[in-house]
Amino acid sequence: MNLPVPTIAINWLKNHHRFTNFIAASSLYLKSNFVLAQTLTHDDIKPRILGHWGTVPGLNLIYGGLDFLTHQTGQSTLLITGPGHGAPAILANLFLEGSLSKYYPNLQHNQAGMEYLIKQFSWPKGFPSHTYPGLPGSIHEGGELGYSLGTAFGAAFNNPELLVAAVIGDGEFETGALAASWHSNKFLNPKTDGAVLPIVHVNGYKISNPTIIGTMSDEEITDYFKGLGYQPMIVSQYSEGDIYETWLQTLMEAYSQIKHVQETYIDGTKPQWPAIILRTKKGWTGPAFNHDQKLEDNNYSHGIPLKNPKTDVYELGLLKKWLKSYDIKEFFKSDGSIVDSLFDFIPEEKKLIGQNQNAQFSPPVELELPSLEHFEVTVESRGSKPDSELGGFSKYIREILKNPYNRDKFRVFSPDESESNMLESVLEVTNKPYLWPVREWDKHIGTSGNFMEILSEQTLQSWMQGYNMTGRHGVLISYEAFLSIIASQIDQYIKFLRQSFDFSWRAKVPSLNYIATSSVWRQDHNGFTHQNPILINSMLSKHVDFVSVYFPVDINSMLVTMETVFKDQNSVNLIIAGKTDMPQWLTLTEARKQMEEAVMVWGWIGNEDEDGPDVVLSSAGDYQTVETLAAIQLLRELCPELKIRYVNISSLSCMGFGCKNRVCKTENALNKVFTTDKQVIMNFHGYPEVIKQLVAGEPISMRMKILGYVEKGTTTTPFDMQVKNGTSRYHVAIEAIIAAGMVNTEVYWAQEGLITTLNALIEKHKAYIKEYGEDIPEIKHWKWQ
Ligand SMILES: Cc1ncc(C[n+]2csc(CCOP(=O)(O)OP(=O)(O)O)c2C)c(N)n1
Repeated sequence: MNLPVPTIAINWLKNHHRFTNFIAASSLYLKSNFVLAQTLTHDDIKPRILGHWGTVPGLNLIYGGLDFLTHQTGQSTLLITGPGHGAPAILANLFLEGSLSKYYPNLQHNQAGMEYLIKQFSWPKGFPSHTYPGLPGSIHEGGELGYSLGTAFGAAFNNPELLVAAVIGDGEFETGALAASWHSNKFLNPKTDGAVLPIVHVNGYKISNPTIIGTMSDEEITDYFKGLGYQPMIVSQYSEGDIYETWLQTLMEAYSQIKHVQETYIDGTKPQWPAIILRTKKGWTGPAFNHDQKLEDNNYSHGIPLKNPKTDVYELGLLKKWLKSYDIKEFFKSDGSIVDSLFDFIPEEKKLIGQNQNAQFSPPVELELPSLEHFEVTVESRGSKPDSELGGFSKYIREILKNPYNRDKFRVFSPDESESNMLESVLEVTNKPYLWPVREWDKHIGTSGNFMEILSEQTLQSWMQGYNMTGRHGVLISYEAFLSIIASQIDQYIKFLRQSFDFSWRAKVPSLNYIATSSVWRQDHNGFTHQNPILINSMLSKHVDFVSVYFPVDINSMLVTMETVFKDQNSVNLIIAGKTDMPQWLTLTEARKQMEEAVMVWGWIGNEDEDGPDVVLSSAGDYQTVETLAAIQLLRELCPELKIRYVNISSLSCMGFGCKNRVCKTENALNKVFTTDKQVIMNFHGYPEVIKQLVAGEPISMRMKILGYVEKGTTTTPFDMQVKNGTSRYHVAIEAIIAAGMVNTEVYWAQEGLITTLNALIEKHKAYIKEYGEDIPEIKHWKWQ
């Protein structure tokens, strides 16, 4: 079907293309003589020519088309640009539509503003060469390729009025992350979610090579997309006809297909969303050759096509010819204003793509969180009522989702682990959305719901990012080891968030939350490959103050942690929480205090007198807290004269102990809990290097011994994991005895015998598990007394 497009619109798009291509091309090169009023000289060229050209003409065509679509339909349209290196195109379009001038008042919406923009691109303290939060309308950085499509779907979930156009580079198309996110169409409900329009920009080349999809025939591409469940629409500059006309026609056709899907969808059918595959020449309208080097329609136009016009006369001539071909002066009136006809199909201001309210312009809606008192586990005696933190949290989530108010603003993201991570109770009140047919015995799957499961951590992260950047809430729950698959993706999000703080017009976003469960210490059935706490290192290396890692120790502290992070904004939180049954230590009130203090002395454990302790034992992490407390109990029996203080650490941030706004930074604050002079033995959930890094250079580092996971893993008993890594109660007790021996003579004289006893217990453990295949009963059933 070829929908008629008025000639005036086709001509407008051609002019739009010429105008935006000129701005983008000259942004790479010019520091003066912007409209080429004088003869172009070497002096007009920027000293450092930086940026990317190849993708730009295609992006300009796409943006212009989307302007037309939005203008004609009044559709709320958000654009996600996969090739973030195409920023010159996005800047040119934001300039033309007036969004840039709105948020950068010194960048006027006229010829002077355009000149300022050209100069500022890739210029120190100006605009960077990639899309970033300084560009209004952008929620995606597009530097690390692969996440555009998933982010688009995330933005569309529970956003029925929205159309998200996602431009996917044909190089980006090859990434694993992008490949998996095509399946997002099986999770998008046409009635309750918005729409995503994927536009695969096949310009045939990456930096050095042809792209794979670029070498596929139309037939092969069609089969591929049909298999994925899309209705592919191929538009090609190489086909007959006017590409401008076909492009506008195709967009309108795709839009009417989207409307058709939304209006006619009935449960149980497979919605046939359109996907556009747009073939253009890479570097289209740029110089065709430099000497005998082919540039246009080749990978050599990916970055800077002409590299030496600053010094090379021939290249300067080519550049002049290239820039002059756009005839830019035609688009300005004598007073420097832009000719009216360029705005013929630019949407009205409130519909501008660069000002779509979903792109961090409106403050996020808050969740209605149930009172934690309903879920409190009463702690009559410390260490009683073994129960699962994740199980307790699951009931909390269930209540959040029982409230209809929350249902369209909160989703749980999980890589196929709802069962294994004890999250089933959430599924009593919601479903796992999935639209393709399943079998009658497949449980908890429906056409809509809040529990997103796909076995692709990158897709989940992209979904959650899109959902979050458009103001909604989420939590991604995964095996600890495999969360590090998305460590780099989380880094990119942190960078985007960090930069967004520089722009006051960017609204806050709800916190991004990760629960790492099935942790390193309890992978007894899986073993070494599943033992990896490296995400903690990665997140705590970011040098920002809004990234925190939490270590709840029981259900009440887990609840308080989750309430805190769900209320938090503009932050990234990793929560380390086991799923196996754990002793309950803290009342809800104590858990709240622990959250406030982050580093807290548990007075009910220690036996210090007015002279203070001989040694401070400390832990961060649920399983390590059990081991540390077990060590203390053992020491009480074996060496009652040893005076101990116990300190629990419930959160860490890049800035030190504690979390956002509650960081114990000063030596004084740390000395209060850790004493000024006693040895501190710390039993840490993750790699010891995390803590070493946090305390490096601080006086406390000189008296701190840090135990943690040292990459000793296998399929073995839970206690043997602790023994292997030197973090078991016996190891903690030995360290405590050695440390206390330096200040307590009684301990000093008893030290040798005690250590022999403890080493014998370690040997006994080793012999026992070898013979019986499980932990010694008194370890397995250990209880705090
Ligand atoms: C994950 C990732 N790997 C590698 C790169 C380096 N890189 C930048 S652009 C590019 C080629 C991209 O090609 P394509 O997606 O087709 O973009 P376009 O041709 O539209 O510029 C590569 C490999 C990157 N940015 N991200």
